[in-house]
Amino acid sequence: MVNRLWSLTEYPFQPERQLYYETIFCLGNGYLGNRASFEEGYAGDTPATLVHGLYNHAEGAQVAELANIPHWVGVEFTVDGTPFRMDFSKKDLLKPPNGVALGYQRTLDMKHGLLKREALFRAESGGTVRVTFERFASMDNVHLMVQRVTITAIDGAPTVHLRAGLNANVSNEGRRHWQDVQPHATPEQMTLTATTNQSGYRLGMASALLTNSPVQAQFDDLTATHETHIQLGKDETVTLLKLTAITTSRDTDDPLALAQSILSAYRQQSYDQLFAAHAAQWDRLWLTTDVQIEGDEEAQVALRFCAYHILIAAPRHTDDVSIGAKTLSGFGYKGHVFWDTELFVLPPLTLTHPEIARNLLMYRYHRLAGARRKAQENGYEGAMFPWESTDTGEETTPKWSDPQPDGTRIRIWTGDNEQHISTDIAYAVLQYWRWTGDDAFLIDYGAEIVLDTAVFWGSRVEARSGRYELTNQIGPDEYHENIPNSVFVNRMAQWHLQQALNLLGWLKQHAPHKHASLSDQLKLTSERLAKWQDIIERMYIPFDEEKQIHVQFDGFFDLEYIPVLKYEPRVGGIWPMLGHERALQSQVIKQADVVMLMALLGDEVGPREVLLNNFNTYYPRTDHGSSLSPAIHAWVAARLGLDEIAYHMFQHAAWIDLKDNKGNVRDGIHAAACGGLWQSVVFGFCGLHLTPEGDLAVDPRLPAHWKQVSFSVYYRGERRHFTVEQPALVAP
Ligand code: IFM
Repeated sequence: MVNRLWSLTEYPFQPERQLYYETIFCLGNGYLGNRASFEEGYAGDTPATLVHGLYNHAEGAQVAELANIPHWVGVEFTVDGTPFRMDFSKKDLLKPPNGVALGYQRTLDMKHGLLKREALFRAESGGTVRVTFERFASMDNVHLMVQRVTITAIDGAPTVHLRAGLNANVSNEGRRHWQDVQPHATPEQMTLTATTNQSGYRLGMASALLTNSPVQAQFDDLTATHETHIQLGKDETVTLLKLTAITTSRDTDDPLALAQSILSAYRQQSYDQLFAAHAAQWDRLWLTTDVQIEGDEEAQVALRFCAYHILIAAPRHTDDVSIGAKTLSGFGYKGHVFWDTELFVLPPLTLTHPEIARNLLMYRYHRLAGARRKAQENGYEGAMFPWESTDTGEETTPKWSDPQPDGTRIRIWTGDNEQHISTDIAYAVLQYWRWTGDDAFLIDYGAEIVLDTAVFWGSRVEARSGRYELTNQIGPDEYHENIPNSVFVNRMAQWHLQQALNLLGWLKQHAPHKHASLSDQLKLTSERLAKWQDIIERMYIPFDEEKQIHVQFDGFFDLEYIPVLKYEPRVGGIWPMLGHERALQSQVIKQADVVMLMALLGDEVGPREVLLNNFNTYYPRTDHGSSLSPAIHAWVAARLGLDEIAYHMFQHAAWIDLKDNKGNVRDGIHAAACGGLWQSVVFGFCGLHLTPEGDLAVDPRLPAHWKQVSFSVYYRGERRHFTVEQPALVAP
C-alpha cells in the first residue's frame, strides 16, 4: 500500500485531463523522461520520451529542440476479441457495444518512481479481467525501462491477445526528427535504430515481451512488434514483462549493441529483482532530498512532488547535459536550458546532491566556447552565455513568438538582452563552492566560468557621466524589455566583479599556478582588474533616496500604475488582459525582480528598512505571470517576517503544477517553481544560512500551523540534519 503522503492518485479515468496527468505522472531517471500516456493510446494524447541532450533542429522549425524518441510504451490487448479500452460513455454501461471499463485507479508512487494503473474490464463476451499495468524508468540502470502487465480472469475464461512494440511514427507536435529508421523483430527481441535528421544523433532500442506463451514477431518500415495469445483459465493470472533498453550515440559508438547487451543482461531478472534495485536507488536519493513537514499534509505532498520532478530530471550519468525549464516532461520551451537551472533547480541539488550539481555546472563549463563566440559576435570580450541553451552552447532563443490570436508574431528580445544569465551561472558556481568546499572543481573549472563572465561585464558596461551604466537590458521582469539600468542587472554585475576579484585573491594564495595560467589565458592584466575595481566603485544602482527604495530601472515609476490586486481572481498573469503594448508601458511586473535580488544577496542589498520598503513597493505591482515568481516572494517575505504573504506565496508556488494554476501543465513541469519551493522552505521558512564564521545556522520563521520541519543538507562533505520546530530550533 503506497503512503498517501508519497503518492498521487487519479480516479476516475478523466480522458479530458489526460495531458495534465501525462505531465504530472511523468516518469524518469535523470537520463530520460517519459510522459504518462496510456499503453493503449487515446485520441489527443501526447506520448513522449525525451532524452537529455538529444537535440535536433527539425526542418522548418525556428530552433532546435529535444527530439521525441520512438514510442516504446505501447501494449494493447483484446479480451475475447474486444479491445481493452477505457474511453466508454455512461450509456455503454447498459449495452456495451465493445467493452466496458468497470473500475479504474492510477497512482504515481513518488517514493519509488512507479506508475501503477488498475482496471476492471468486461469484454463484449462477458469475460471480465482485472488488469494491472506497472511502469518504471530504472534508476539502477538508466537505459532500462520496465513494464509489467498482470491480467486475472475474474469472470469466465477469456482469451487474451496481446501486442507490444516499438513505434517510430512519432513527432514533437508534428515536427519530425528521425530518419534512417530501421525496425527489426525476432521472437527473442525487437530492435529499432534511427538517426536525428539534422544533428545526426543515433539511437538504439532493444525490447522484448517476456511471457511463458509463444511470441510472434513482426516489423515494417516504422514498427517492430511482439504478439502473444493466452488462454486464461477461470481465476487464472498471467504476468507479462516488457523490457526496453534505450541508448544513443551520446553514450556509445554503437547504441544498438549497447541496448542489446543491456536487454540480454536484465532479461534474466525477475520484475521483483529489477524493482528492488530501482527502489534501492530511490531510497538513497530520498535520504537527503526529503523535507518533512509536520502540520500541513498538502504542503508535504506538494514539496515531495516538486522534489520528485527534480530528481527524475537530474542527470547522474553525465556532466554534459542540463535540466530544461520544463524538465524532460513535455515539449514546452523545447527542452531549452535557462537561468531556471542555476538559480532555482541547482541550489537544492547543491545542498542535497552535490555530485549532480557539479554535473550541471560542468555542462556550462563545456559550453564556454559557445559563450565566448556569443560575446565576440556581439562585440564584447569574455564569455556571454546564451539565454536559452541546448547541446551546442549557441544562443537558441527563438527570435519570434508563435503567432498571436491576430496572426502577428512578437519579437523576442531575451536572447539578445537578457544578459544576467552569465552572472546567474557565476552565482551558482560560487554557491556550489561555498557549500561543498570543492576547491578542485573551483580551481579546475569554476574559476574560469566566474572570471571569463566577469571579463564580459568589464567589456559590456557603459561609462557615462562619471559612472557605469548598463542600457538595453532585460531583468528578471521580462515585461519590461531593453531597459536602462535594471537594478537587478547592475547590482548583480557589480557583485560579480567583486566576487571575481576576491576569487583571484583566493587563487593566488591557494592555486598560484592556476592563478597564473588563467591570468594569462583570460588576459587579466592589472589594467583590466583596475577597471573592474573602478566599475565596482562607480556602478550606478538606481535608488530613490527620499523613499528609501531601489528603483527597478530608470523611468519605472513614470509608467502607468495598475493595481494588480484589482485583477483577482485569475489563473495567469494580467499581461494577456492588458495586451503586450500596454503591459510594456505599465508598472506591472512579471516576476520577482528587485525581490529576486534580495533573495540572492540578502542583507547586502541594504538595511532591513530598505528591504521592507522594496518588498512593499514591488509585491503589489507583481502579477506573477511567471511561475518563477511566487516561491521567491515566499522566501523573501518569510525572511522579512511578512508571514501571511509568505504562506500565501508558498501556496501559490506549491500548486503551480498540481492545480495547473498557469493552465499550461500539459507542456511540462515548471522546474524552477519546483526548485523555488524547496528554497522557500529551507532558506525562507527555516532560514538556513552560512554564518560569517563558516558554519551553518537556521533562523526559523515557520507558518503558524507548521509544527516542525526536518531536512538534511550536505555542508563541506558532511551530512547535517536539522529539525526546526515552532517556535524554536531543536539542536542539529
Ligand atoms: O526563465 C524563465 C523566465 O524567467 C520567465 N519566462 C519563462 C522562462 C523559462 O521558465
